[in-house]
Amino acid sequence: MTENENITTLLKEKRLFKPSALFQKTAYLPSFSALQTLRKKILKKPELFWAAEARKLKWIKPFKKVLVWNPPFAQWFPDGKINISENCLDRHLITARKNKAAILWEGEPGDTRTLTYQELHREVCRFANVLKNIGIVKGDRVSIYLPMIPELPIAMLACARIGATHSVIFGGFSAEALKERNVDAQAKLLITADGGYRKGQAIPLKANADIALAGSPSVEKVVVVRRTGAPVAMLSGRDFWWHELMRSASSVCPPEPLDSEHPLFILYTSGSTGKPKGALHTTAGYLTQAAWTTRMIFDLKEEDTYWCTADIGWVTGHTYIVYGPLSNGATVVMYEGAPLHPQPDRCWEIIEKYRINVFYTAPTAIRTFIKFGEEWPKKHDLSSLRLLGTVGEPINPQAWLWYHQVIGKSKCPIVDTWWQTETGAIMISPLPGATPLKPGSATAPLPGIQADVVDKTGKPVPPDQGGYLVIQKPWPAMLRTIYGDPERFKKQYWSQIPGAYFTGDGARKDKDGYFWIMGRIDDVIKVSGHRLGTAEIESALVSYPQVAEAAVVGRPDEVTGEGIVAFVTLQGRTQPDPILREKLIEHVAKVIGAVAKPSEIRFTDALPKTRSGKIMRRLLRELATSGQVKGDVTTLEDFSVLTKLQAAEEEE
Ligand code: 7RM
Repeated sequence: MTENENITTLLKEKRLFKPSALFQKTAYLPSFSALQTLRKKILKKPELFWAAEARKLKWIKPFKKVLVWNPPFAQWFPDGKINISENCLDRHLITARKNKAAILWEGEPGDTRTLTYQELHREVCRFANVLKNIGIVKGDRVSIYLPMIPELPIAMLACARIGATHSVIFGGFSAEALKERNVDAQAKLLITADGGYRKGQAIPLKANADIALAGSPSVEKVVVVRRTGAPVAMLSGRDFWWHELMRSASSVCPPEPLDSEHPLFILYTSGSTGKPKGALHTTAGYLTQAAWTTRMIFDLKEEDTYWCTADIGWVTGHTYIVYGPLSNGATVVMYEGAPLHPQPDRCWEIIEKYRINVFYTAPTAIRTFIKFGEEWPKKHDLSSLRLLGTVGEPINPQAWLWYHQVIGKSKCPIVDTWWQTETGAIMISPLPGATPLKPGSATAPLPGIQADVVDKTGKPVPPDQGGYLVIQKPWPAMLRTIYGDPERFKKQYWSQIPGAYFTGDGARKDKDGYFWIMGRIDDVIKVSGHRLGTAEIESALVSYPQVAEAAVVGRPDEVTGEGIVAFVTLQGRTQPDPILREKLIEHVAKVIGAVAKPSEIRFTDALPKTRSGKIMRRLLRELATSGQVKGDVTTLEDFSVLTKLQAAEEEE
C-alpha cells in the first residue's frame, strides 16, 4: 500500500471503539468524563500535576522548585535529590514485592532466569560495587553493548545507583557505530558479552567490540558477560569477566544522592545529518513521566505480568522495560531473541506460558504476524491478555483490527502510543479506560502535555489539514540537550517553529481533536520501527571506494513500514554488477548494522539535483515508490537525469 492510499484509508476510518464496561470497572481512569476532569484541572498549570506525581517517588531530599525554564533548557525539580535505582528497587523491598518477580527472562534457546526484586537489588548493588572497584565514579560515561540478558538492566541500574551515565548501544549495531558512540560520549568503560542469540545464531559481540575498541581511546576497561560460551580474546589488564569481578563484590551499596538533573543516560538517535545525536536524559523528571505513563497507559496493576517486546538498545526498552515498570514494582517479561524463532508462534507461546496481561509491541511485528497467518496465534491460549499496545510508527487500520480481533479477542483496548527518543516517555496516547479509540490514531496528548499541529509560523492549522507536530510546553522527560552540542539541540528542535519543540513529524488533527501521525517530514526513515537517518546510510555507501555519490530514500513497505532504496553513482569507469550490489549491502551492514541494509540498490549515472547542487530526494522517493515522478520538477537542473532514471525503471 502506498503512503497516499494509507492516508486515504485513514481519512475514511470512522469506527470508534469505546472501552468496555468490564475494563472500566477496574481501570485507574475509568471514564471519558474522569479524563476530561483531570485535563481541565491541570490545563493551566501542568507543572503542578507533574510535581504531585513526582512527590509519589522516593526522594532523598524533597524538591521545592518545580520547573526552571530558560528556553530551550528545562530543569525539573532542580533542588531535590533522588536516586532512580533506589526507586526501582529498594523502595519495593519493604513491601510485599520483595520476593515478587521483577524480571522473568527467557533466552532464545529456551533457557530461563527469574529475578525477584530482592535478587535484582542484590545483583545491582554488587555490580555497582564492581563499577566503583574498577574506578568508575559519578559523572563517568559507560557504554553498554549487550544482548537482551538480565545483565543489561542490572548494568543500567548499577550505573544509575552510583551516578554514572549509561549509553546503551543496540546489539545489532556494527563495530563502527559502537566506536563512534564510545568516542562521542568519551566512555571510560564498555560492558559487553561474548555474544548473544538471535535467530539461532550466536552474534559475536565481543569480536565487534574489539574492532570498535581499537578506535575508542577513552575506554580504559571492558567488562565481558559470558553468555554463549564462544571463545573470545581477553586483553590482560583491560578486559575482565563479569562473573569474576562479581565473585568478590559486596552486596551493600547505598544509593548515591543525585541531583534531579543528574544525567541518567545518553541514547544515540538518527537525525537528518550523518552524525547520530546523543539525546541526554536526566533523572527525576524522566522517572516521573516514565512511572506515571507506565502506570496509567498500561493500567498496570500489582498482579499484572507485562511484556514489552522492544530491545533495550532503543528508547522503548529503556523507559518501558526498565525504568517505568520497575519503578512501579511490576513483573516484566524479557525475551532475548527473535520473535519468529524457532517458529512464528514464539511470542504467543511466551504470552501463554507466563500468562501475560499487558503486551506492547510494534506495528511492523503485527504486520509480520499477519503474514504468517492466524493459525499461529490460534494454537495458544491468549486469554490472559487484557491490554495491548503499539509504538514506533503509524499502525494501519487493517493491522489494528487484526491485532484487536485475533490477539485481543475484541476485548482488549489498544493503546497506540506516540513518542520519541527525545521525548523520553509517551506523549500522545489513549488512556485505556477512558479514551474511545479510532484505529490508526494515537488519539490525543496526555494530560500535562501540550501538543498541537501547526503551520510554519506556529499557528494551529484547521481540522483535517496536515501540519507540523509540535510540543508547546516543556515536559518532565524531555531531552535536556544533545550531548556535548547544545547549539545543535537548539537548532534541531527549537528553531524551526517559533516558540515550540518541533518533533520532525507531520500530522493532522480531525474534527474530534484526534491526532493522526503522517510520518517524518525530515530525512529519517523507520524500518521495522528502527529509526535510521538517510544521511548515515548515504555516508556509509560513499565510504566504499568505488562509490561516488549516494542518495537514500524510504519507500512504503507492507511489513517493515518503510524499506530502504539507495541510488548510487560509481567512481570513474567502475561498472555496476550484482556482486558489487551485494558488496555494498554488506558494507552498509558493516558500517551501521544489519538494520540499515538497503532492500534495493539502483545504480545510475547521475542523481537529480537542483541548480545549487542539492539532491532532490523527493523525486527519488516518488520514483522508488510509484515508478514515476509527478511532482514539481522545475528546480531540477538537468532533466535528462530524470529521463534516464525513469527509463531504467521501465527496464527493470
Ligand atoms: C518510541 C520511538 C520516533 C519516531 C516519531 C514518529 C514515529 C513513534 C509512533 C510513531 C506514529 C506512533 N522512538 N512514531 N510512535 N508514529 N504513531 N504511535 O519509536 O525515536 O525511535 O522514533 O517514530 O515518526 O517521531 S524513536
